[in-house]
Amino acid sequence: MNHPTTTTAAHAGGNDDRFRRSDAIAGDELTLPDGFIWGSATSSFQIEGSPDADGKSESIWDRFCSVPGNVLDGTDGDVACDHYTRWSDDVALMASMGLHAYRFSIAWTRVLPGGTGAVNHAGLDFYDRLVDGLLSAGITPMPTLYHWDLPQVLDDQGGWLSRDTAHAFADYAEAVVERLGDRIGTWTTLNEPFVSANHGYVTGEHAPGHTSLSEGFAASHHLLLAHGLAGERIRSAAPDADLAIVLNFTPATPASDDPADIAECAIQNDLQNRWYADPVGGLGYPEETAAALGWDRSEVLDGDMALISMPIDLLGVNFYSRQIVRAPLPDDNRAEEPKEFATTAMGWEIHPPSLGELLRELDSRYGFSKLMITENGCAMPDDTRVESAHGSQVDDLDRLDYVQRHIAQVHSAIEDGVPVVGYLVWSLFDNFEWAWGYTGRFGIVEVDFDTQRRTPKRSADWFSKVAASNVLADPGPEPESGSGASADA
Ligand code: IFM
Repeated sequence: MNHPTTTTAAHAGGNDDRFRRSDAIAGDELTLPDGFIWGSATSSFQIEGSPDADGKSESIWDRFCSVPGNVLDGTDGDVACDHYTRWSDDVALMASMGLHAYRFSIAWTRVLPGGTGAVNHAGLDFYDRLVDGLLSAGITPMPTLYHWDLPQVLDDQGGWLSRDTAHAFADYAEAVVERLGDRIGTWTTLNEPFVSANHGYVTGEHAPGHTSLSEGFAASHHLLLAHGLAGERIRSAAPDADLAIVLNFTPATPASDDPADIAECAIQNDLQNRWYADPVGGLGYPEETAAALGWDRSEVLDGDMALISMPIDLLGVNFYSRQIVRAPLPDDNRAEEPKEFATTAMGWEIHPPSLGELLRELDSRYGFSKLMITENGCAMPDDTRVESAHGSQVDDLDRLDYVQRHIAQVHSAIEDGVPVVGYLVWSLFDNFEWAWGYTGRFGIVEVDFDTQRRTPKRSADWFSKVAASNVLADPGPEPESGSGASADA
C-alpha cells in the first residue's frame, strides 16, 4: 500500500442507488453500545504547518519533502491545514459536528527541539491550549506521541537504527505526560510502527528514505522498544491513564491455491499484521518469518521483550484495506496487486468484511481488553458537489458508503463479543498525505488549500447524525466480487 504508482481511475464513486440508499438513517438500524466513542483523527505533520514556530526544529519529514521526487506533487507540510494557528476554530468545528473524541499527534520537534535535553515549553503550550480547548468543548483529547515526524537531529545520529532513539523517546514521552497528564485519559505511544520501519527503512517511500531490509528489522525493534520504555514512564507518571499503541492491519489473502502464493501470503501476514501485535501481545516476533528473511535478532537484548509486552489497556486498530498476495515471479515487474472489488482513489481495494474478520481474529489471538478503530476512511475523487446548508459541498456518497459499511462490520464484531469501544474516522480534514502530498484527500471536511476554508462534506453531516444517534442504517449486502478493477491479474 501507499505506492504512488498505484493510483487508479476505478473507484466506488458515482450516484447510484446503493449510495443514495445508505445516506439516511432508515430501514434496518444498527445500534452501537451506549457510550460508544465517535470521533476523528489527524496527525501533527499532516495538518499543523508552522514548521519553525515557537522553537520547533526540523523533522525527518521536513527534510524528506525538501528532496525533489520524494513527494508526488512536490509539496510539503509548511502550511498544510494551518492548524497550528487555526486550532481553536477547528475545535469549534468538531464541537459543531458533535464529535466525542479527537485523536491528534504531538510533534516531538516542538517539545524537544534537540531531540533530547531541554524541554521547549512554548511548544508544549500549543498542545496545552489544544487539550484545554477540546475539554471545554466536551471533546476527549486522545494524543499520540509519535506519528512519524522524528526530530532530524536524532536521524542524524542514526534515527530508529539506534537504540538511543528509543531511550530519547521515553524521555520525550515523560516530558509530555508531566505537562498534560492531568487531563489525558488515554496515552498512545506510537502510530503504525510498521509504516515507520517498512516505508521509512525498507521501501524508502517515506522519511528517512532508506532501502534496506535489515535496517527495517532494526528500526522495528527499536520502535517497539520505544513503546515499552515510554510505556513504563507513562505508567509511573499517569498511573490512572490507559496505555495504548496504534497498529495498522492489512489482512492478506493468497491470490490462489498455489503453495507459493500461500507461503508468500503467510510472510506478508507476519510482516504486516503480526510483527508488532505479537510482541506487544506477549507472543514474540513471528519466528519462522524472522528466520526465513534472515533477521539475526542482534538488536534484541535481554529484557526487551518483557518491556515490549507490558500490558496495554487499548489496542488502536487502523484499517483501510486487505491485500491479495501472490508470490513474486522471476523478473516480476508487475507494480500492482490483484483486486477483486472496487478501489479508492489510492487504488486500495474496498473490502469491509476484512475489518470484521480482523477484529474477531485480534480478539481471539490477543484478548486485549479494549480495541478502538483509531483510523478508517478513504481518499475519494471528491468531484461531485451539491448545494447544502454549508454552501457548495462535496457530495461524497462513495466515502459515506465506505465508512458506513466499515462501521457495520464493527457493529457485527461487537455483536460477536469483540470489545470495540469507538470509531475514529480518518481523517477530520483533507491533509498532507505523505508521499502523495495533497493528492490523496481523506477528509470528511474539505480543506481549500488556497483559502484554508473548511467545508464539511456530505459524509461529515451523515457522520454527525450517526454520532448523535449512535445508530446507522444497515448498508445491506456487499457488492459482488468482480465489481472492481482487476489490476493486471
Ligand atoms: O494518512 C495516513 C495516516 O497518517 C496513517 N494511516 C494511514 C493514513 C492514510 O494513508
